[in-house]
Amino acid sequence: MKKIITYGTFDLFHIGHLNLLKRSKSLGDYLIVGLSSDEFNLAEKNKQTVICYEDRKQILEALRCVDLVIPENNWEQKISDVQEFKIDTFVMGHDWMGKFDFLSPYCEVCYLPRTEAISSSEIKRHIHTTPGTMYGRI
Ligand code: C2G
Repeated sequence: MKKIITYGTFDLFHIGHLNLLKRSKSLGDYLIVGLSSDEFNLAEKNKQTVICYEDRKQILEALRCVDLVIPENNWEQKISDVQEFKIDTFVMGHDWMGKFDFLSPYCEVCYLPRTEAISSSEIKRHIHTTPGTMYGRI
């Protein structure tokens, strides 16, 4: 069984998140998601999550392509996660290109193309600046 892991906040879940998770799962048989805690987001990414950890976790656990959700509480846990869960491939969107190459002695490291023109921050900005209108990616 080929095991895949990826990490993220997945706040205001959108098609870019879903595409990444589906592409990640297509690389193997079992997908683990390291879901950033609310505290980790605020302290380390300077991002206040809109949707709390528990709700973000349930959304991910409901997806057919996700097999297990674990908390991401710090930047340092990835090597031990890869070893503990016997991960074959670590996946992130290419906005993180190169940032996690230190994992290559422990597993394959794969950066996938992001989905263009959508992000949680863009969605927040859109709601603030043009309330009552649809968020158009095109
Ligand atoms: N993503 C994507 N396309 C988008 C938006 C996001 O492919 N339009 C991908 C990102 O590249 C990432 C994943 O979806 O691989 C989750 O994105 P975020 O929730 O924004 O996660 P991030 O804040 O990048 O945190 O330790 C790693 C961090 O936890 C990643």
